[in-house]
Amino acid sequence: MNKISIIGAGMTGSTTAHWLAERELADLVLVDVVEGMPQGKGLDLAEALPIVNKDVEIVGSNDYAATKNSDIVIITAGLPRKPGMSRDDLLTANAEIVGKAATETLKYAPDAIYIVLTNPLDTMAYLTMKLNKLPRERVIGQAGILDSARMRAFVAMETGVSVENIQCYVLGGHGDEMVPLTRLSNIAGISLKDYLPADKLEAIVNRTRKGGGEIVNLLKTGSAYYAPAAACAQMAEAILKDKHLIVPCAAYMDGEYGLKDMFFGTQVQLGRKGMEKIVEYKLDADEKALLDKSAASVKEMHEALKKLVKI
Ligand code: TXD
Repeated sequence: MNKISIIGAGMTGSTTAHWLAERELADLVLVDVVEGMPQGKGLDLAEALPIVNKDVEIVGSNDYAATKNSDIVIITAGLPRKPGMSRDDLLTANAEIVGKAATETLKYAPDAIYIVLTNPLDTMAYLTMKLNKLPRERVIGQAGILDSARMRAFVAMETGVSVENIQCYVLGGHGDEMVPLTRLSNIAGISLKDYLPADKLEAIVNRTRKGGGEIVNLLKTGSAYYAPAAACAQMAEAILKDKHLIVPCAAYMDGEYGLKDMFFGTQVQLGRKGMEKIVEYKLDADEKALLDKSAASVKEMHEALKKLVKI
């Protein structure tokens, strides 16, 4: 059986375990610093498995040794946003938490592929790769599947068409300057630009960009977790089943779109090696300008990280 360790057993971590257990894909380990909590959630999930007829092992622990020989490590540990905060406000606190999670897990799971969820997402993925000195194939950030799913959901709400017919692609950094690609996003092959009136499409783009904040403002005590966790589970499945699935994720850029030495949201192909390749679009000048703007703000956050941590 494959093994997936989830670091941080809070809202996204435990919900990821839930989605993964339903897929019967791997044995699961939940690690958290809070005493008893990961053990309790692990046991509760394990006790649900007879009801849904799935056979995987699920355990919780406060000790990183439990992650031994994991195939995948998913890092969700860290603070979430509260109303009024941007994702970038989390940098200092989360750099320390993610840094520890990354280096501790590598000791026990030297071959693991890392999926990073903690915000500020692109910069935490960069930190994980740099601190652990991993090849870029082995570190992927989750953001694009979620942002694209939000856009797909909003298009479905607007049009009444099945989400299965709706493909949306959101690239760029996981911040308010993310880039929903309206020309390439489509309903059954018809570009959203042709399917929807300009004002409706613009409203969907704006709502997508602020989709995370919309939920933070409603929940008041934390951020979204069902959809982010479902996205992590899809990534883990694509990797373990070697699906060669093309999905938007944050990946280390090495010249793609003219960007270097940074994590950024792009289409990637996921398989057993992790991030197998970056799939580049031919963008028009307007789309490229939006990506460059988003890249500039991610770069700024990477520079702020480098002032905090030696990498
Ligand atoms: O799309 C995305 N990338 C995101 C990212 C979508 C949703 C949430 N996103 C970010 O994930 C969010 O901004 C946060 O930075 C993380 C975790 O969010 P979550 O909603 O799961 O936060 P919780 O419920 O507070 O859980 C975090 C857990 C909590 O149980 C802490 O005790 C634990 O992290 N924690 C640790 N675990 C292990 N090791 C250490 N050092 C540690 N420190 C805190």
